[in-house]
Amino acid sequence: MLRNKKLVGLFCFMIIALVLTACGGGNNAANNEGNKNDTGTAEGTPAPAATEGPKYNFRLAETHPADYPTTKGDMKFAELVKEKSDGRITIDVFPSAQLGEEKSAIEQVQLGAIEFTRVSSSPLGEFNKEFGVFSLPYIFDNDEHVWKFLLGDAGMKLLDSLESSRLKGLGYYTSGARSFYSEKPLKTLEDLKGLKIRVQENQLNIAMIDALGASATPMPYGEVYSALQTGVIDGAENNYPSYFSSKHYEVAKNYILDGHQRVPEVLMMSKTAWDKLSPEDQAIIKEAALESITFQREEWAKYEKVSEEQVRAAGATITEVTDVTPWQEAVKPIIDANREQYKTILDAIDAAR
Ligand code: BDP
Repeated sequence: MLRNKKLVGLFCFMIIALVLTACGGGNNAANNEGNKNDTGTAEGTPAPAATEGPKYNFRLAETHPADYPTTKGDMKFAELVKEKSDGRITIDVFPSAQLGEEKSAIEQVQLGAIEFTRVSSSPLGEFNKEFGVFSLPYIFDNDEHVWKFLLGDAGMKLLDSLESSRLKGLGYYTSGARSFYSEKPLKTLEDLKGLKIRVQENQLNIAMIDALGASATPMPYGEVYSALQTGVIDGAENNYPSYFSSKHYEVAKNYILDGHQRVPEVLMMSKTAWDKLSPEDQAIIKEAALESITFQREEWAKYEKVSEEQVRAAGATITEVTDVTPWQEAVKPIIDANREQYKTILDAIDAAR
């Protein structure tokens, strides 16, 4: 009897969950070109009776708010896909982690429950070891170096390697350089000692923070503001746009520009959903993704400037690091310990210098 009741309960729960998933669709999606079409389903299964080909309505999970450069890149991508497919393929962009934080979004995309996501390479490195390379500190000199690598053969091969993780890599977006911030004064490397620093969820970040004499607390991005506010952590690290847009500068006013990592953003699709597309539709998606990169990089450049101006105007104390050598020396053991594993990619990164 009790068992039957449990089963009925479970059944009702599944029905409610299914209804909620189906209805959840378009309501909260960012107002982009890819609005829901009438015939496609939220899961992106082909709708019948389209004259020139099947219709699809897909979802894209994004952690940042609608005005952030990655979200704008996503929307540009959706707009281009819609245009190139004569309106047959629409993509609703869900900003602000509405579909879950990055780790969960990656899992859902692997399962095919969400078709697209844009995430940082750092959490992606826990799903595909190769992507861990971007969490190694100070491996790039500047943005130009990053892009020379990303758009070269090795960068594109790396993107393709996602297929082994049930993901289809479509393109990279830019994310500048990450630096540390804290409510406590941060003027030198010494000031980091003993601080509890939030890092992105990737094992290499923990090793990096240890090597710098601080202690690492991995946690999802969306939890960082309150963790800083309540003192669960002393600091975190990110680029200017995230430092600004997340309002972390309000609760961690000292920003030291050591630029330890340049972690590219990745736009990707569920391999399951990709495999169901015709070669023509796959080409549309791939082309649109590559075309959206230029737009995203332009938006990034503008937003990075505005973010810097805004956090300075809000009274943040910004410290430039004139000599990054002691920082690089402190983390060298991490590079040494991982050089063998990442040899091919690190060689390609060096060659792109
Ligand atoms: C930002 C990335 C975002 C990450 C976030 C983080 O754009 O994808 O979630 O950092 O620190 O720069 O988790």
